[in-house]
Amino acid sequence: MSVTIFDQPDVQAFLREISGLDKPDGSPRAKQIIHRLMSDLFKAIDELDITPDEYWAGIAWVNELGIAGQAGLISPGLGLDHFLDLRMDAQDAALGIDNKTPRTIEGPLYVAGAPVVQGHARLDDGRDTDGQLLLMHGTVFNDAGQPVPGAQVEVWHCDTRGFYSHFDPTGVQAPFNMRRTIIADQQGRYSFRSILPNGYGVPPGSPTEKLLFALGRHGQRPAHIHFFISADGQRKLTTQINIAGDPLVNDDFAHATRDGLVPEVVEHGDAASIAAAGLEGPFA
Ligand code: MBD
Ligand code: FE
Repeated sequence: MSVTIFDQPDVQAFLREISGLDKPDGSPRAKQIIHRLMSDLFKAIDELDITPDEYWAGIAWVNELGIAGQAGLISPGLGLDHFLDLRMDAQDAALGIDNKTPRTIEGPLYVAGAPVVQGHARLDDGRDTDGQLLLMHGTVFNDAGQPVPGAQVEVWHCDTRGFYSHFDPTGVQAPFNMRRTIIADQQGRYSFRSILPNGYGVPPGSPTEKLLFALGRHGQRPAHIHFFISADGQRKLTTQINIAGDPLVNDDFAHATRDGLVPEVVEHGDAASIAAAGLEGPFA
């Protein structure tokens, strides 16, 4: 038999009590947020008639998630990271800001402190020999469309097995493999060589995967490369590109693919083709 008690005055008073709403100490903002979240949770338990067994299964899962350090992994899987992006986009639009390169989520696998390189960098250490050579170049522009000399381009991606350095379960990658901070030249240009990454999958058997499977979903991402773009006096851009042609390019468990972030990939058969495209020089 299902009962609902949410609207009873004693339950409402209880919610105020657990949130410290009537206590002088603590943070007003923390109280406001917790009061709202706990109210929504109590209401959901009531309306969905969530059983104690279901509730305790949820608690066990939260503990497992924490032990695995995967709060930052299920967050994009449940769309929260993308939702924050959509809200920032809407704020920008309301301010009349037109972002030429869309933002998209950071994800949980950035590591600060990558080697700093001027102009052109090699990202990979050459040990992942399954990877196809990847050459990328670009220019950082400000809001007014002018190049930004000395802009900082932080770039990171995974290897052909979908593993990121610092998070590699096989432990074979050196620190900062496939992670660099590139300082753009006087014309705002940067370039790098690396290998084409493959897609990423959440760890098999992990609490993140278990929840996604319970929802009938998968935990895979298409091949992608992450960027932070920053410069003095400029707002930082967090974004990614996807590798065109990946079958999952529009089926990303982390919901990060966006229009404008799937650049054309040009395949070069040989060195002569690379040279003809003007990609020699720093890439040699
Ligand atoms: C990733 O590589 C990633 O970019 C995101 C957003 C989530 C999990 C793994
Ligand atoms: Fe990633």
